[in-house]
Amino acid sequence: MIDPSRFLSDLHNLRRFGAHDDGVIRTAYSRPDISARDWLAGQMASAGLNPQFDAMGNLFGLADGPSLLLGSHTDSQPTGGWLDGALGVIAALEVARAAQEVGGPKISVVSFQDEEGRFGVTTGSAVWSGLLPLTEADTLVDHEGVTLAQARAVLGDRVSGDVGPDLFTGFIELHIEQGPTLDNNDEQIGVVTDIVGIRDRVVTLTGQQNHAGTTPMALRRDAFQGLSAFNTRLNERLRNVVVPQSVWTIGHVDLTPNASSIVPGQVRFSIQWRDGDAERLRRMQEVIEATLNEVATETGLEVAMAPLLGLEPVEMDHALRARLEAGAETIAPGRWRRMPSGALHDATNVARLMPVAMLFVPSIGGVSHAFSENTNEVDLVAGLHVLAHAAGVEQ
Ligand code: HGY
Ligand code: MN
Ligand code: MN
Repeated sequence: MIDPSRFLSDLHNLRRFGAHDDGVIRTAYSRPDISARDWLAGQMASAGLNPQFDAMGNLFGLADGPSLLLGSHTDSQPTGGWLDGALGVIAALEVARAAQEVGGPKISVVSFQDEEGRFGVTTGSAVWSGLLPLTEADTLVDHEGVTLAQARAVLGDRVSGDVGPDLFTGFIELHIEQGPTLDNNDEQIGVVTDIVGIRDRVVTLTGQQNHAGTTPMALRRDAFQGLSAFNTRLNERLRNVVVPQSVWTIGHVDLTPNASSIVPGQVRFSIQWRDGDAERLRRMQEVIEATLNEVATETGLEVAMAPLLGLEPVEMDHALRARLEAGAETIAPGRWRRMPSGALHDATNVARLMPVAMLFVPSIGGVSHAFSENTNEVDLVAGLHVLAHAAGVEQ
């Protein structure tokens, strides 16, 4: 049967891989990531599952025969929290293990690779679900210039081949909310109604590197000034098309040459935007591209845009969602809600292939993608029990 202390012990064991402050540094294909996957493969085998790595490094623990798939990801952001993804994988392991012990329903487990997008956007499940061809994924480059092909070579002879989606009857992902809603309302469980869509790209603005003392302001082609003017004008312009749930982020900026006495000649930055509505994502893209070109012309900069990456908004399967709602009402009566996901998840890609649903537990202070990310143990265990109910492993 479900053993909360075994579950919590595994969760803390996984935390050890790439541990840093209270969080983890366990980016896709890094040594801590691969060591964590090797440890997880061992746990899967001990739980009576058949561990299989595919070419991307997605790790499956397969029950024999058709099964419900549970899981998430174990790679982290460059400075990540200990529960983002990890919670869903370890809860899945515990439910699958309990099911094996009692001869219950067939449950398989997955830890997708690079959900956190070192190379793009949820690349492991994007390749697995057929959205992104492996040959194309291999050409993706991280912020240090490493290609995905070079990075995944570390898998070596672990790769046992493809794991076909037809083995699975559906997918349920338990995840931390990564936002403030449940915590602010003292609720324990969120049953996800839909997951937002995203667009993500890298932009390069090129001007002229020059002397910071002798170059008159009016003659400069300053890449930082271009980015600064773009950001200010974009915030004003987007207000005409967005709603309160819309978000946009410039999260990664490389300024060249990044020296105090040199007018920066180039800036390479990431911009991503998210919304629950595909048409509004398109309108946001129009505003972003028009503003970028307008500012570049005014400031004498050249614009280069990398290919646009993205995922569409997706609604959760109603039948699987109903099973989560029944579990939530049993485990946390009056302390659960239906809610959208502002974060992206592998479930979006898996929804292309089979029925999919998600549930959340609270993030303390709504904090995530930070070392301080945390959730109260009682809520972690509540999420585990709701998942077990929905999987038919607990009544
Ligand atoms: O960015 C996201 O929403 C996910 O946590 N990678
Ligand atoms: Mn995640
Ligand atoms: Mn994340």
